[in-house]
Amino acid sequence: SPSCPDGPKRRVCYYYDRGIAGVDYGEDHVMVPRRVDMAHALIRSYGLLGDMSRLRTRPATYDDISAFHDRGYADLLGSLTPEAFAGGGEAELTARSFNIGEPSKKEDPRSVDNPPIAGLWDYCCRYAGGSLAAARALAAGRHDIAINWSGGMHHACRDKASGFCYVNDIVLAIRELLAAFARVVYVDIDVHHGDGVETAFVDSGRVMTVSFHQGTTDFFPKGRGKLQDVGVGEGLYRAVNVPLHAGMDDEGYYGLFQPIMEKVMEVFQPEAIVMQCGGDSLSGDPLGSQNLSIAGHARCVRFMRSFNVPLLLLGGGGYTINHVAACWCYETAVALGKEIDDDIPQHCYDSYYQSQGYKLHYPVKKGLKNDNTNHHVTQTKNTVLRNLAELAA
Ligand code: VJV
Ligand code: CA
Ligand code: ZN
Repeated sequence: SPSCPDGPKRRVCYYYDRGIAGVDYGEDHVMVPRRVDMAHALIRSYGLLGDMSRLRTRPATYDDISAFHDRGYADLLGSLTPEAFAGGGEAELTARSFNIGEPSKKEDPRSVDNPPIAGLWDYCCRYAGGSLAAARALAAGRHDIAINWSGGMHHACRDKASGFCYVNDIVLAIRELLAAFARVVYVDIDVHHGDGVETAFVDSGRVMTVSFHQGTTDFFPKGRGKLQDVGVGEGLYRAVNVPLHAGMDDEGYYGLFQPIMEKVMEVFQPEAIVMQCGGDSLSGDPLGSQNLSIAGHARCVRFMRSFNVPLLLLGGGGYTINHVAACWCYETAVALGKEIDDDIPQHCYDSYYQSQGYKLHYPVKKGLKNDNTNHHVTQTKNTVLRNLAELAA
């Protein structure tokens, strides 16, 4: 069979729904769905689309979404319009009770995390539909790697919105995978803790969740993802949390990621992997304070790919849109086992990359203070590995 330098060639399928590009969280909101269209345009300009299958995605249905989400919450998502919300009354109160438009009246209305956006239901069905279709392609054994950069909305809860996330496409996709695979590993390199996914499977013996995140005081989601949070019941030691201080660099990050994920794969023996590739762990992100390069971020993807286990790659956060688009394009190439040129080809969005000299790999912050001491990193690694050893025993 055909091969690439690192093992057999992988059959990759890629999901992109154009209906997502125009979604608007609000004028100054940090979440910009257009970044996925930018990633897509970049992927096309590098000629990578021809190397992947692209299947039509049907948007997720009410039944798909309510398989995990509370029906009352799904009903609200399906009926809420910006007009109804602005009109006050019942619609506004109900929305706020589900954390849309936020519960507090004191907050500046222009800076809510989860605004009542136009086309909300359609947006949720499209990004969730992509992750579900991707999971089904892996479950059917038709592909080795499936990609949906518009997914990865890891904060959404069963009955409320949280952290820019309304529907938890990751939970839906993992549930789909569990129909075909005995055990699934979820790994989350977004700078925020993957709380919605961890909570959904915290007592499951079939899903192991692993999140690397910024764990500094008050960082969102506050109080979640502590080193000591290890799962409960059947899920004991099947939740893994790796909190980091600000300024983590490529070397320090991979020094934790590689041994921890190696051990996770060894003790849990998953039949599928879901990886949330949030780009807010990259250097220079306005929300996160880590110092990863695109190469350092992608090295984690390459490592998970090397296990030759069905792999679902999802997006997530990432608030410097040119950096995120470059990152997800590079990681698409990694999935394909291809090396792509650092020079960004001419295409419709190329002016966005002027600040990085039209190069894919922009430089990390030189001399940024790394608050993760060697001692702290070693302690964290040893604690996690000790917990994982409990599963091997
Ligand atoms: O920290 C919070 C919660 C508050 C209340 C709401 N205000 C707006 C901010 C403070 C306590 N929320 C975080 C949510 C982060 C979600 C990350 C999502 C992901 O990357 O993990 C996956 C997609 C937060 N941090 C920064 C902001 N919100 C933020 C929101 C804005 C904003 C600036 C910063 C919303 C609107 C506008 N500016 C105009
Ligand atoms: Ca994370
Ligand atoms: Zn994030």
